[in-house]
Order: sequence, then C-alpha cells, then structure tokens
Amino acid sequence: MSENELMHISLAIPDPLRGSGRLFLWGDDDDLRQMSAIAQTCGLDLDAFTSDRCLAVHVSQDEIINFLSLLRRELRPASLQQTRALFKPGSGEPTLADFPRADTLVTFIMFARGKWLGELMSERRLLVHYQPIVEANQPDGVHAHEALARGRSREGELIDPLRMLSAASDAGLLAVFDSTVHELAVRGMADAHGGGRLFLNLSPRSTVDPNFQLEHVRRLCRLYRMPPEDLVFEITEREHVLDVDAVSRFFREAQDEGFGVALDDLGSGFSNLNLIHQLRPNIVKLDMELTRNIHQDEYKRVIAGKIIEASAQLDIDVIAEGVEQPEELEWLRSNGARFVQGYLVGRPDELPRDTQDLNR
Ligand code: G
Ligand code: MN
Repeated sequence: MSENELMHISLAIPDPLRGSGRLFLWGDDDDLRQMSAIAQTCGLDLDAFTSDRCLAVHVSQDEIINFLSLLRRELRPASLQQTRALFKPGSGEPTLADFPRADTLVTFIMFARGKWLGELMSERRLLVHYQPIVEANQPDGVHAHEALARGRSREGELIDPLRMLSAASDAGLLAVFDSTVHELAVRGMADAHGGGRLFLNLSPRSTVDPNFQLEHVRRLCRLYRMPPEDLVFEITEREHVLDVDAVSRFFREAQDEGFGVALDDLGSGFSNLNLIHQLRPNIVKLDMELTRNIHQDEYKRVIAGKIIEASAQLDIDVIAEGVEQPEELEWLRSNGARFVQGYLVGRPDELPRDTQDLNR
C-alpha cells in the first residue's frame, strides 16, 4: 500500500554529523574539565585544549549520541548554553570560516538527537508492540491493546523507549514521534485483525504542538477504517509539567469526536488526584506502583479502593496496570477494577492478540 508511507518522517532534519571525526567544544575551563571527564567515562579519545579553551573529542556517529546525552544530563543549563560545539569529519582542524557554524551545545544536541531519532524512524527501526487489556472477570478474552513504542539499533538490539522519548524531547520532536507511533500502531492493528480497540500514548506537550493534530488521526481512521470510538488517547503525567488547561481542551475536543481519553499512571510518583476532576477522562489507569503487591499492602488497598469507588460513581472505567501476580488480579477483580493489564495476562508482543470475539 503506497498510502502506508509514514506521514510524519518527511520533516527536514538537519545533519550536523556524518561519519567519524572530531567534536570541537569551546567553553570555560570548568565546563571543559567536566566535559573531558565525561568523554573519558565514555572511553573517547581527546586532544585536550588544542587551542585555548577548546577540547577536541574523537567520535564516531554512534558514540556521539551517547556522549551528547550524557552532556545533556550532566552539564548545568548555563554551561549547555555558553559552550559552542562544532563537528568536523575526519581529522580536519576548524578554520576561521567554521566559527560562524559553531552552535551552542544545546542547539547542537537538539539537532544531533533529532537526526538519530529521524534515522531510526525513516529506516523503519521504530516499531510498535501491543499489550492486551482484558476484563478482570474474563482474563482470557481481549478488550483492547495498548500500543507501546519500541526501537531497534542498526545492530538489531532493542532500544529503551525512554531513550527515544528523551531524544524526541531534546529535539523538539515529541509530537512527531507520538504521531508516527500512532500511525504504525493503527496500521499494524488494521493489518493484523482489520481493527480492534487501541490505546495510544500521547505526551501532554504534544496536545499543544502543531505537529500533532487530531486531523492526522481522523485521516488514519478513514484510511484504516477504524471508528474513532476504537481509539483511546492515554496522557501520562510523568513529565509533571502538565498544562492542565491545554490537556483539558484536547480531551474535550477528542471526546466530542468520539475518541476515548484516559489518564495514565494514576497513583505513580508524580500523579495527582485533582486531575480526575480537572480532565474528566473516560478511563483512568492505575499505575503499577499501586498494583504491585496490593493484596499485601493496606495503604495501597485503601487508596486504590477509593479511586475505584470514585470512578464508578463518575462513570469512569478503571484499568489496573502492571498486574503480575494472581493475588493482585484477584484483589482488583473482586474490588471492582473492570479492566487489567500486565505480564500475568499478556506481555507486549509484536502482534496484537486475536480480537475477533472481543466484547466492547
Ligand atoms: O507508562 P505506561 O503505562 O504507558 O508504560 C507501560 C510500560 O510498562 C511498558 O513499557 C511495558 O512494557 C511495561 N509493562 C507492562 N506490563 C508490565 C508488568 O506487568 N510489569 C512490569 N514490570 N512492566 C510492565
Ligand atoms: Mn500508557
């Protein structure tokens, strides 16, 4: 199908790196010392201070991504802003003409991480796995699937989804990433079973990003003959800098068009019960932190019990996540959690389970 071409990867992503070479970093002495220590922990060779206040680090394309993500994590924001960075392929020395091309380190990281992610997407190394969501009363049937992003390196190893999300965030590509995953997820579902209910993760920041638009999702629904009622957007609060008004506006718009909306990871470190009344989701997902050993922990039982009770009164469905033990499932089932998800009832898999006889 030629329509299957991904809609979002055509965005132009600048290319600051090609092949092996040296990354030149100009900054103050303290920052350079810290950067050379980080380069050493990565096992990279360096020409210390080739000229005044300049460090040259020998890197290949693969090594640079790891190095940059460490710099991003370890350096102070001011250092990222005041350090200048330039990559020269081979063994070339920077010339005067190169200086105007030197970016701030923070910009350089943004481009490089975006390029890494863009290549991952365009080389089809971004995949979706599907994890079943089942009725607690009927754990053998399938109610829906959650689409989970997975990546593969060129060598075929799995890449942690959090690494992809952090690259997407650094590069300002969260919404592009989310939309690409949605497209892969809907397509995979349609190819496998001609459809079925599907939960799609969405970063709260994507809801205000013009690169994410419900119009894209509507197009997917038309293309793959999927009714909007079969799609549910899950918003997580993990970023805990959530623009509640923006997410709420998005929830209303999505609900008006028939899509479902869910609050993900409720009960995790960052979550906040007020979001239930602020966002009025159709579904809440209890975080696995709350599920874990719930049958043995009175505090967890009371908190989860109250959330389940309040949800029932408000006509909100509850999905308990991360169910791994039969005792957890049993407690959740007998205390009114309608749906469960977790390794006990199904691990994420490349293919959705057969959903022919699902009951909606
Ligand atoms: O934040 P969100 O709920 O979307 O994250 C789901 C993540 O949790 C996925 O990456 C998935 O692989 C993982 N996961 C799913 N079920 C289980 C489970 O039962 N136990 C554990 N430890 N992890 C799970
Ligand atoms: Mn989720």
